[in-house]
Amino acid sequence: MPASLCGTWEILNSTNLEGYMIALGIGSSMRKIALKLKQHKVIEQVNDKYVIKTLSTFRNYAFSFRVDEEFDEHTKGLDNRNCKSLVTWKGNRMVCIQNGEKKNRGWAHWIEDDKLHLELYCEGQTCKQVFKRVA
Ligand code: YOG
Repeated sequence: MPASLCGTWEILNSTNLEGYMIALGIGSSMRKIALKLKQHKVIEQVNDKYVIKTLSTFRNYAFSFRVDEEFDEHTKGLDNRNCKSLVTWKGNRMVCIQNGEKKNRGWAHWIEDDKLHLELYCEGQTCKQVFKRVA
């Protein structure tokens, strides 16, 4: 049973968010804004339904899903694409494949040293983020 991802998390560090955003086709002015934001993650689970919220002072992004059940994801406010997404557990990692126009796209969350880790990847670019628990 993997450690619970649930809680409220504040970003500690981020690498290659710029490369990930370029891979998503985000324009330079939006990338400048995004790089300055302090992101929070709120992860909640009710029965078999998860909600993941990415919060910032500029914009929020949230969606809900069930593990092992494909769903339609619209990345509203991010790159505004439609994906067929699927979240599964791979060992202690919650992994999501986002099938759509962008190749080799997805993310993985896991707990390591009481921190929440996130890898976001798209077309050969990987952004790595670490969050500390705040609630
Ligand atoms: O997380 O998909 O937890 O969805 C990563 C930056 C910035 C403006 C945020 C908004 C994506 C737009 C989503 C930032 C950069 C810049 C706050 C990460 C794209 C566009 C919303 C993400 C997964 C896993 C859950």
